Amino acid sequence: MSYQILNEATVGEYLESRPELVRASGVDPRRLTVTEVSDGNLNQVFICSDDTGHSLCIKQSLPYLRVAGESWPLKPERAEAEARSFAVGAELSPDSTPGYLGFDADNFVLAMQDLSDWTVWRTALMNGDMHGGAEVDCGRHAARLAVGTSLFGIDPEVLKDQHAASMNGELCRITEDLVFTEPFIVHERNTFNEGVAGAVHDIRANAALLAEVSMLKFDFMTRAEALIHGDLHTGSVMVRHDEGSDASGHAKVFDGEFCFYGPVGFDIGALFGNYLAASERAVALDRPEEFQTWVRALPAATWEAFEAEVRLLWPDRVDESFGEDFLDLWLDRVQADAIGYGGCKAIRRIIGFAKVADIEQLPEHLHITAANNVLTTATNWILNRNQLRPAELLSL
Ligand code: SR1
Ligand code: MG
Repeated sequence: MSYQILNEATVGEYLESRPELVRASGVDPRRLTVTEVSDGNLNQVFICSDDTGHSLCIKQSLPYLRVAGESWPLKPERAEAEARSFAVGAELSPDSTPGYLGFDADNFVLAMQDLSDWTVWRTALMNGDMHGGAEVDCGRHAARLAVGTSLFGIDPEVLKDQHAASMNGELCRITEDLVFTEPFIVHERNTFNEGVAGAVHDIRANAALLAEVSMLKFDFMTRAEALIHGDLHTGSVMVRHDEGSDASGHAKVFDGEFCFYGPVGFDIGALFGNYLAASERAVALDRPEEFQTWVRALPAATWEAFEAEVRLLWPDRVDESFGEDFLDLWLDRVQADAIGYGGCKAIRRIIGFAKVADIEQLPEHLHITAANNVLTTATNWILNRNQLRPAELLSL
């Protein structure tokens, strides 16, 4: 596959060949400053701004994993999945989706709103910065996608076509390997501090836990409920304070290249797992009590927003044979899934490839305690996911 791989020097010329993007964003490609801001593991990202205040963001997938280089090839077609995620987000949850400006399928380039005045949520959480309301936006966003892309929102024949057109096997395989398989075995991609080796050993020796993880993996690979984000960690969310407030805020969900038809609880679980990392960091650094209390309440707040939005949309479902009692059962199952997936996602971030800065960037003595706490809590979540409630997940 040959296509033009962009760099800071060539993005301006590229934009001149995309007049519709120039029109939509208002940028003048001849007066452009282009800055590469690639931050995630997979792709390259450029912010393009001119001297009149117009800007846009360009994201291109490379034929390999950006952080690993050509030794880890990846199909650039993953950008098609992200384009799908953008289109669905723009339709079903526009206020929580960055403005989407379009997709160039020949060069695997997505164009979107420049969110330079927003902050990656992980960074904000790491800094002890509260954005009360972001967790609600995320839960509501997940609910809108869950209802709008599933049997609840789409005719079943149309749904089957959409499901078939949304296969994303290569990126699903990454999650299957990195989240559900490698942390639980000896694998060359795993790394962890000697101070957590005992907990890692206990996890790998816990037959009941391994069986539950396999069940969650099996469901991830087979239970195609809705078009889920597939990688909804706090690095896939941008936040901004509300005007005049330094504690409340809003969120936009981005980076949907892992999207596929999967279990709805996986996205909520990804947030839960990352809230756990944020909470352990806050404890380790002895952040103010107000911040710690807010972080501990994040799982319940996200869940409540998710459930409330599903119930709000429920009366308009396309198949009324799914009744109120079914909804209660389905929500119970999604909640238990979310808690289990949250545990798996948290464990992978301590043991496996692609860690989280919340825990990684703690001084070593604090890192060891926090990482052990994450592993203990995550194990409990997986084993007891049918009994636990979101409000109990991060309670002291
Ligand atoms: C091989 S890619 C590593 C991780 O980066 C993404 O954000 C996903 O979480 C993936 O597992
Ligand atoms: Mg990502």
